[in-house]
Amino acid sequence: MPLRAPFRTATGTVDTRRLLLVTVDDGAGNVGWAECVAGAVPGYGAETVDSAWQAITGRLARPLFDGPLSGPAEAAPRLAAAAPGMPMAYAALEMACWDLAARSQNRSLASLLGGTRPTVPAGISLGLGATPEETAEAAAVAVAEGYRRVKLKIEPGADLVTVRMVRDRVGFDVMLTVDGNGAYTRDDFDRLSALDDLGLRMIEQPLPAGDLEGHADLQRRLSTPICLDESVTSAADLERVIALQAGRILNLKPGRVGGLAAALTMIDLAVEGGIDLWVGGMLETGVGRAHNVALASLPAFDLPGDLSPSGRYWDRDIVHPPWVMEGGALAVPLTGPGLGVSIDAEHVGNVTARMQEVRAGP
Ligand code: OSB
Ligand code: MG
Repeated sequence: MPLRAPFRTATGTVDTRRLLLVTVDDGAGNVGWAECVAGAVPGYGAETVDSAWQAITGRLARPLFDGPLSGPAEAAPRLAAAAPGMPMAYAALEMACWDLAARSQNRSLASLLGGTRPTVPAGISLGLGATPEETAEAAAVAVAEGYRRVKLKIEPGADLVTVRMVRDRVGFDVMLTVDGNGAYTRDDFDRLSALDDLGLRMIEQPLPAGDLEGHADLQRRLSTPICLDESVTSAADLERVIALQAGRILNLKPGRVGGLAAALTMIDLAVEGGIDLWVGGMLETGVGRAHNVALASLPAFDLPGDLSPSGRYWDRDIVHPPWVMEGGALAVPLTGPGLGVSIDAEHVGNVTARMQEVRAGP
């Protein structure tokens, strides 16, 4: 599906999303939906939509039929045992099981997860602009639209001047953050320290995913909190972040960490470890967005998420109703069933390139 505008980060430009939707069907009339967050090419992480397709169809889906699943929390261990190291592929299947469980109990996914908030505050993630002026203008427009937080993508050479210009434009009352998507190195610590004067709520993932020690070093020099994204793909990663003090905030994306059960575990670890939380995004359609909104309705989330409405990315989303922002927030479908949005089957049909079914039985 084409994005309304190309989205550029330090790891590349996306103008079209090649999407992988997963449905799980209990044979009794209930169907759960989810979306894989992997990109078309590696960059953000090692997984791609094609590696996820291969893993799901060739290896991961079948173990879900190895005896009854009495609840969605039982999915994750079976998936992890079937193929190592593919949290985005696991998450697509696991999150569909959560939607199925909620729908079959005729309740909302948000309430099944323990969510209580009727609305979730929305933040916008602005891609790298062609010029600092263009980014400053986009930030001002986002503030006028009501977004509760503005995040700017940065990379070496497209940072200080841009962030200063945005600050001058929107003022110090706007919650402003930056995201380096791992593009900086330990040689850039002086450059990153210069951001400390700009009142940023956080600096997200400045260094490569594997460099937790580097993040810990940098955090010791900065008063601005570091937020981790790509570095954390499992609860074990988060435990290391806490032990090393590699950051003070976590961008939690269920689609990156193996699914919603893992996300719930990580919420407990974060609360215990003094880590602030928000829900990120991966340029999802309204399906993935619905999972993210359900999770963000939990009381543990302190900060506005990357929870833009459908119109930010899509001319026509694949859900009814599309996600809309009112007063800088999205309404949580607390009554469900499941995700609380219905699938626009006609539009999904229009954009479907291939489909594969995996069935129970020999
Ligand atoms: O780093 O948070 C990120 C999009 C794709 C891949 C990585 C990231 C992002 C975003 C956009 O920042 C978040 C969204 O609005 O979906
Ligand atoms: Mg990020």
